[in-house]
Amino acid sequence: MAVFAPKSDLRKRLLLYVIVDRAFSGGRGEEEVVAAAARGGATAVQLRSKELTARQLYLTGLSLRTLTRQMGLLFIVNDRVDVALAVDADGVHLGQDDLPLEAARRLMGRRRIIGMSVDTVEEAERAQRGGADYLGAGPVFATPSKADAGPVMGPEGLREICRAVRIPVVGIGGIGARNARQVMEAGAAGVAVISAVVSAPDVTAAARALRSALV
Ligand code: TZP
Ligand code: MG
Repeated sequence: MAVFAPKSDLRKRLLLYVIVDRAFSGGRGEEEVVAAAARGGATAVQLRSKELTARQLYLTGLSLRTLTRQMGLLFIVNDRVDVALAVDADGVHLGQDDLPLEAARRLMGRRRIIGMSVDTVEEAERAQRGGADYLGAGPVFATPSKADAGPVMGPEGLREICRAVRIPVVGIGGIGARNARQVMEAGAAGVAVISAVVSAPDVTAAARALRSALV
C-alpha cells in the first residue's frame, strides 16, 4: 500500500483551497460544504473557526479528515497545532500571531505541512527561512470576510511575494471566478477562498466555476 505523503505535489494540491468556516456557510455544516466543494474540484480544505470550542473543532476535524481522505483532498487546520495533530490533519495554517514556526515544527514534525499567512515580502522571506511549506498572501483584493486583514496588496503585491520565495504561495482575499486568473498570472500556485465558495447557494457550481477560471 502506498504511504500517504502530505507534501508530495504540494504546489498542485494547493490549486483550489477552500476554507470552511461555519460563520460564512449560512448554517450549513462543514461536512456538507466540503463534500460539495470537492465535487466542484476543490483540491485542499482548511477548517477554520474563531468560535468553535476545542472539542467542537476536534469532532468536526475528525469527520473532515475522513471525508477529505475519501475524496483525495489535502486537509489543513487553521490556528491550532493541537487539533491538527489530534485529527491527523495533513497540516496546520498559522498567522503571524499564532505559535512561532520553530515551535510548531517541533510539534508537527517534518512530514506534516505548515502554511503561514504573510502580508509582506519580508514576512514571506522570514517564513521560508523558518521552514514554512507554503504561504497564504493577501488580501489580494478587498474582502469583508476578515476585519483585520490589513491593506489590499493587489496582484502586483502578490507577484512580489511570489518572486521572493521558492515555496508555493496561494493568494487570498476577495477572490472569485471573475478575478482568479489575475492571481494565477501573478505567480500563485492557487487561490484560497472563503465566501466565493462557502457562502454560495450552490457550493459545487461555485467551486467548479472557480476551478475552470484557474486552468
Ligand atoms: N486572510 C486574508 S483575507 C481572508 C483571510 C482569512 C478572508 C478571505 O475570505 P474571502 O471571503 O475569500 O475574501
Ligand atoms: Mg491564525
